[in-house]
Amino acid sequence: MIVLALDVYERDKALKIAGDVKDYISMVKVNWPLIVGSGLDVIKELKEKTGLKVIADLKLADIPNTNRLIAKRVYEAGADYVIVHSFVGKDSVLAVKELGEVIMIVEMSHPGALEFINPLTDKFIEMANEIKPFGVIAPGTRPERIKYIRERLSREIKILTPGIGAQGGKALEAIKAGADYIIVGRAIYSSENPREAARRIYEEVKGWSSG
Ligand code: OMP
Repeated sequence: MIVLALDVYERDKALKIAGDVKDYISMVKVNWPLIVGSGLDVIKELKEKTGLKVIADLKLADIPNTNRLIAKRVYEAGADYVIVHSFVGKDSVLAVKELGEVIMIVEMSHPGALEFINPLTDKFIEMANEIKPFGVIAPGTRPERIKYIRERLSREIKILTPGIGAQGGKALEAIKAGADYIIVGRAIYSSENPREAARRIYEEVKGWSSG
């Protein structure tokens, strides 16, 4: 139900935090900060340390061939899921999905998403229902939009919602609106006691969550 967004640069720090909170999370998400800071090998190390699946949040947004070249190495490095942008089109998303499980972005959580990405949500939902990714990203900052997306998305596709905590989203509201997983970064890894912060969020949502 909780995905830890491990947006730190340092390998040792990442492994320590992941080890400390692993009892309360379902998956670990690595993004560019950790990949440019520590290299791709950190994915396998995180899997060994936690026994959990790892999402590579690359937000791939290129032509099919380039998406494929990047994703190939990332799946080989142990990533279980790769996050891809939908706005580049079906061929670019499918190029990644041919190699492994994908998570498609249908809406984003930050204010700027309202300018260009979020107006296209209906089209992205349609594409997701056709392509059948493992999951989609929806904004944890806007529970009414999670509900909107859940009502239109095929039941078997999971909804993952970032924006909980530091960006103002509330864990329980997101889950009640239909999120299968909440994605939490700074509220856990910047906390004085990441294990305790993760435990608190876990206790808050555990009775509700299906993820
Ligand atoms: P915190 O704001 O620190 O909890 O981190 C949120 C994490 O989710 C970061 O890794 C973001 O890159 C990621 N994220 C969003 O915040 N908003 C989105 O719309 C999409 C993502 C994502 O794809 O994970």
